[in-house]
Amino acid sequence: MLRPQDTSTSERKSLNGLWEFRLDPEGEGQSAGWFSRPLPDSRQMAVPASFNDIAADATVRDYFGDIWYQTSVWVPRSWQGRRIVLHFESATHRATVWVNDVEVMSHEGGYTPFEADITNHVAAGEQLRITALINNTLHWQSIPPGVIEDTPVGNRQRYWHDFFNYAGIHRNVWLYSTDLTHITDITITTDLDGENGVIEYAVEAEGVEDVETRVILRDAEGTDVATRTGASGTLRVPNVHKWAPGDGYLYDLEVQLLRGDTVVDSYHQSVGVRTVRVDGIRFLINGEPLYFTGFGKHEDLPVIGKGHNDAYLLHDFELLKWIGANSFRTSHYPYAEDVLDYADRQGIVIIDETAAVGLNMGLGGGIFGGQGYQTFSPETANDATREVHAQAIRELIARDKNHPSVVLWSIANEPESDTEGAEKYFQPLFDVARQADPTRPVGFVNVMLAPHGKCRVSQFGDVLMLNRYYGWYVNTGDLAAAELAWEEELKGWASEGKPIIITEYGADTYPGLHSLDASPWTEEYQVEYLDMNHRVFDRIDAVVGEQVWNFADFTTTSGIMRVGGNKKGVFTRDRQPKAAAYALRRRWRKDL
Ligand code: GCB
Repeated sequence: MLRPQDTSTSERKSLNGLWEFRLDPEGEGQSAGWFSRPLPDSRQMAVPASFNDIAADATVRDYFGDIWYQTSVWVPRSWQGRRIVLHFESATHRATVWVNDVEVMSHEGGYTPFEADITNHVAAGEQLRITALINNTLHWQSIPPGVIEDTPVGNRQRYWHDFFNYAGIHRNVWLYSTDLTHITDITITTDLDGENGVIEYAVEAEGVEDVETRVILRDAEGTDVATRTGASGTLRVPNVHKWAPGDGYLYDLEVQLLRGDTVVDSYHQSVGVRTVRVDGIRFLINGEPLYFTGFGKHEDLPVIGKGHNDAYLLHDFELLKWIGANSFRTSHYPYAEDVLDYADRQGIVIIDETAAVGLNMGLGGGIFGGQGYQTFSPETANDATREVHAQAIRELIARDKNHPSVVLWSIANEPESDTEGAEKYFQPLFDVARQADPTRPVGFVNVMLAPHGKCRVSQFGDVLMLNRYYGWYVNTGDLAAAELAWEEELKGWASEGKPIIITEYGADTYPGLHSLDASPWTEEYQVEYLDMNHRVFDRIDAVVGEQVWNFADFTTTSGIMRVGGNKKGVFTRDRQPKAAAYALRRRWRKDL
């Protein structure tokens, strides 16, 4: 599926803005046919945004169940005889959509796009009513998982990941039109042959009997550098300007479907020419070893929750540059496509993660200890869960495969990984990822509960990604003991002969809290904690990256381990630096 574009042959209309909105705790809307008329007793809601923090009402914030959104849009008269498509960049965690009275699509998974060809249900010049029934409940067959518990005061949604279950329509919604003959997918892979770039392309299209495919590659100045006909083929670029960390150079591949001399459909696909390879304990981009610096991030903002916001996108990337980060992980779900596009352009390296987080009954919301369930069992995470998880991997890769910034797939964060059930659950999922993308390494993020020697899933990964909190959750406040224990474990992992990226290490830090003895929660402790970690990393050759947890403070469910959310941010939620930001900048910015 391609992201809708405005080109010389296609047109898109944004449906962002204020929609009608209503919670449906009784689940009555569908049988009452709320999609077939103006939504009864509605209020207004912003799109894109999470709905949770917009109303000044705790019952809205904590709501789970059915949620209705409705808007209307005019189909331009000029779209007569053209293909018309309704496209959601995401809806969290699932949606069913009607156009007027007709149900046109359903989608499971809160962070990947979905669309329906609605040509047969609409007429040009007509006003459409668009209704989306969103549902934000998490259960054992959703990714991420959760459970509804029956308590004396009513049902409660429980889940085991450490961030608030924001929901709603978080990203753009588009109505767009193309010719009936149109491109449906483009796949790009790139290679280097000395100083020359090699670009393989494959175009999929519909209604193509009497059309020819042509591709034109242009450099960043707009000069044609290669052209070719055919639905798939190879382009060679002499003296290529490579895409590299810190140098987000992009070519533009214009794909055209031609009927005679007429371009009936066209799409602009940006292309960064680079290679990614794991070689022993090195992670190579264009044959050069990369040392990852950066963060695990979140999509998490005041008021709009997980809604995408362009101003914060730019500001966050400015801060990444300021601090000297060359990378981040899309912890713990696929981020908005605008983020990936911008990372491509900025030369920021991405570890791209699915929403499989919280598949571990050994911990929940920052708390270690049994959560009262068995992770993998016929009643809990089971074969059906794995199929949903597999689909989430396929959709992530289908969406992000052409981004040069994406160099590594993470198929899960901190799942249970030290049991036979885990091994059986995960082995086929690595195959799913490799089948969907044979060009990039694949891994998963290992948790402290499955240390070296105990983990049964790491064997399947090309890279080891480790989250460790020595000096925080264990050896709290005792950095000397933490340093010893951490190095000991890391030496074990290093013996595996794979590159190791430390995908999380961090200490909760209350901004403005200080102490001379650097005690936990103070800004001084965060600095000393990071210093200790860096000493350990610098002694282990196989460590090829450090991503601090977290870029910024973020919202979680409430609990005794959280003070107004997770405070491990190096920046506060409103992006002010803690002392650690300056310390990291001194370590990461080689140019200062
Ligand atoms: C982790 C999780 C992350 C949490 C973090 C913490 O290991 O991957 O989602 O927020 O620990 O702060 O406890």
